[in-house]
Amino acid sequence: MRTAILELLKQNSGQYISGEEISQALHVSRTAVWKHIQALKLAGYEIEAHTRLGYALRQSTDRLLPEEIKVHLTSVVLGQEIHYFSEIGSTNNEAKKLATNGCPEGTIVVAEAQITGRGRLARGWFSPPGKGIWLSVVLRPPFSPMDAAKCTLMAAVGVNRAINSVTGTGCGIKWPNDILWQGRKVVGILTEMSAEMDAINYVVIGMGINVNIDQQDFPSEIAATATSLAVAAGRRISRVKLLTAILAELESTYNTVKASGFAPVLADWRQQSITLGQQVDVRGVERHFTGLAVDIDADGALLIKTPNGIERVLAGDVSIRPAGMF
Ligand code: BT5
Repeated sequence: MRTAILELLKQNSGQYISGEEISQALHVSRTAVWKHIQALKLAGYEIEAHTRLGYALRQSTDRLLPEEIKVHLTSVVLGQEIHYFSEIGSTNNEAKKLATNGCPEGTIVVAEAQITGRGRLARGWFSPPGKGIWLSVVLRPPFSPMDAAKCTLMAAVGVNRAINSVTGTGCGIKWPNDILWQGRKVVGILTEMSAEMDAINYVVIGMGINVNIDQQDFPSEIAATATSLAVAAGRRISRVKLLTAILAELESTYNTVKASGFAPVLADWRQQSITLGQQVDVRGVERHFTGLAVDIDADGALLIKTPNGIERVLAGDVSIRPAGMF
């Protein structure tokens, strides 16, 4: 109901609409309308109330509130159930809890800020309030657990496509889980899974997207390697529009995989990759080597040409060597 009232106010683009008109259009009492308007105000919307004229929306909130997300949502599975937090430890932890308790596929967890946002291998993820999209999506894919690693590549393709269509910044994917703009990280993806031997219970895809962070606000440890989409685009980006675009693109890539397997998505990944064709440094758990990134294989592993032949990398950190280092 709150979403429907918000939509009516938005359609009226700043003009007054009476409580009576809203109550008739949505078949609710005027008291209920009043209560929802109070709740919207508390959530940060600036709504002017006039005894004779009714209500007018002056300013939408920039928060990622479920009401706000639902107005722009075009995906039909992802984002149908939204868990919103102004602050949380980690959206991935919350999503895993919900998934274990049987939440429907497509459930999302989104927070304005994370206190203990996580990267891979227990690394931290800087997640300041109101400036990014800290988001986790629960999927229940009918794939084999062997295919789960490719969910990261699938997510990267969807997110990168959404980012480029909303911001026009020309970002690219660095294997396996980063989206970069001019060599700096704007997105990190953390995929976590619960599975039996032959079936996946759930996959949680966690996405950290630096949207409106000013360059000087990054902590010193990552100031030289991270940036935000606002810095890249030279303007502030609507987080709600970007988030709903990401859900739509991710849903579409996921549907492609379910209908036709991973091959088409891996082909898209190759096109959006900034890793292929580059000299790279690979740091795995046990090994460290350099070589030319030539392709990914059907499992999503990165293939590196080295003097000893082709090395296959399924997990690890890959950094692209600046030109001129060889
Ligand atoms: C990642 O790990 O890139 C995955 C990050 C996933 C974060 C999301 S946010 C929503 C969801 N909930 C969570 O708790 N996590 C997910 P990795 O490749 O290991 O990179 C981590 C490294 O990136 C850190 O060690 C820093 O060097 C750097 N880093 C940390 N915060 C950053 C930021 N906001 N932007 C760019 N780089 C960052």
